[in-house]
Amino acid sequence: MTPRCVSTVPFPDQKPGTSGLRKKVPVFEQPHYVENFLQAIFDTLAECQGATLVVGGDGRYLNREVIQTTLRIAAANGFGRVLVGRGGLLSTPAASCVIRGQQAIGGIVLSASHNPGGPEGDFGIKFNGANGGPASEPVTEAIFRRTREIAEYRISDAPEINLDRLGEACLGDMVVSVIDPVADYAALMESLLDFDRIADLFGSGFRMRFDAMNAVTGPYATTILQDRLGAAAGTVVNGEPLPDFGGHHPDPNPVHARELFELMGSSAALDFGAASDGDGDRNMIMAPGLFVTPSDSLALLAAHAHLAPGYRAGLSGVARSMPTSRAVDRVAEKLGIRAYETPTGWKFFGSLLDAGLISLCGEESAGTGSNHVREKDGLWAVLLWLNILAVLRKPADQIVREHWASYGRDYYARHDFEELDSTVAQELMEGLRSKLTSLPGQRAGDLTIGSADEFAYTDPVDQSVTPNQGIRISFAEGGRAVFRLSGTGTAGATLRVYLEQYEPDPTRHSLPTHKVLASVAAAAEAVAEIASRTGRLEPSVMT
Ligand code: VG1
Ligand code: CO
Repeated sequence: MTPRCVSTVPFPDQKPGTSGLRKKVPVFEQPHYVENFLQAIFDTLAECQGATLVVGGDGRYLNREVIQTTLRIAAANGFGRVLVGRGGLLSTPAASCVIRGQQAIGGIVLSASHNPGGPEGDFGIKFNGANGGPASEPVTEAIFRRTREIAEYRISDAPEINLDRLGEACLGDMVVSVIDPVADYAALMESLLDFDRIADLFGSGFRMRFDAMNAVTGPYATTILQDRLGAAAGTVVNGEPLPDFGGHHPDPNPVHARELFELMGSSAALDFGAASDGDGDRNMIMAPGLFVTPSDSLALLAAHAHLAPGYRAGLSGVARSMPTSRAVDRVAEKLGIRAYETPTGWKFFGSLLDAGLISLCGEESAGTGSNHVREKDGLWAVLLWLNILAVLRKPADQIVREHWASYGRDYYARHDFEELDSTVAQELMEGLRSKLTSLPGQRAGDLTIGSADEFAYTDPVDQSVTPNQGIRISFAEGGRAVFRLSGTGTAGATLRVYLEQYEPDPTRHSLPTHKVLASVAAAAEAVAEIASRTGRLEPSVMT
């Protein structure tokens, strides 16, 4: 079982995006593709010798194979111990929790998140550092540089490790511990949230549905909601992780979690509905008759977090990604704490969390989290909602409406134009960029442009600068449109157009979102010339 050095040549396309390296499965199946990338990660670590590594994934097609490869490469690189979730499963937030709890040097998380799985679907490899969070920009840059020059990788010829049996095995000098993927995470949740009160809520007849979308959260949600908190059997649906997610996109939004969305909008609506994505870091929240936008959910959780034991002392600050609505900023103002604005992607929250500047953060794309781990955490958000509902004992939709009445409502939508020709998409962004300075004062549709710029971020902790993080256009009438290209897609380019309109008047809080946003959407089209440039008259997905 001596380690071998294998000669290899670089692949040009191993640049990590918003969240790790994400490609179609056949790309990952090329000989040496996975090995090169893993070796590049390990090469950028200060010291692998004797270190502890955490490995797990969302159970999608290729998960088990890549875990075995990771173990063999880790052994050859001198790691002392690897913790793997049983069945090769670890949700992204659970991986973060284990990395932190076990003082690991980092973790390899195998997932393409909300992207579809299966032999023709997507696969992904993410690296998280010792704080449990996604590798920062400088680290992913270093990994990419290494992939461009790699000439060999080290691998040990060890037999397969049985991933289905809890316990320890040896792979050369390295110990492999197959751990219960749920246990540490469930204990962390119990330490933060009032499990007794949530159990009382379920005991009182409160009914909810959690759609795990045949992705990784099934075992977590079943253990915590049904077994620990006493939610009725059948509360968790699609609870079995499947390699192809049952053929669906495991993306918790009104389009891909349609069944839950329709149930909660019907007369048979339960008290609460929730869903999570492929790797368990996103959440969708449904109140009876009401889809709670992730931006609103973040604001609401910030306003009520003190009702949960883990946040009783209050929040140090909050943060949101730039395209997320400003609803949470108003809550922060009322609480007298700071609200930070970061680029899209969880990696940017890490330094703020580590420095204690914020305790809660979120993104419009259904990610919400806190300082308990360094990833967004879908089930945690659902449990915090339940904790709040258990204390307030009011219907979820009423809590949302009361929130709007005190803070105003941010009507919000995101329009995605998927699989565009990459050059066309780049040109569209370039076109916008080139006219930014001349836009203020101009009319766009029925609106007047107030300001226009491209978001650049300076990290307040380490002062690192990240430019080109999305173009934002604010209208004098109060609306805003943001344009950026996705960094997680695997085919062509995806243009994301984020639309919002603030409405302080409570008599105007029950209007259809698309109606309120119609003029902002028309103005966005007028400025960006989406139809004429791309030939698309409608977005591929509206959420
Ligand atoms: C998308 C979302 C972003 C999120 C990222 C990873 O990125 O917009 O908010 O952090 O996915 O989420 P992009 O670059 O495609 O817009 V997950 O749950 O897919 O790891
Ligand atoms: Co995800």
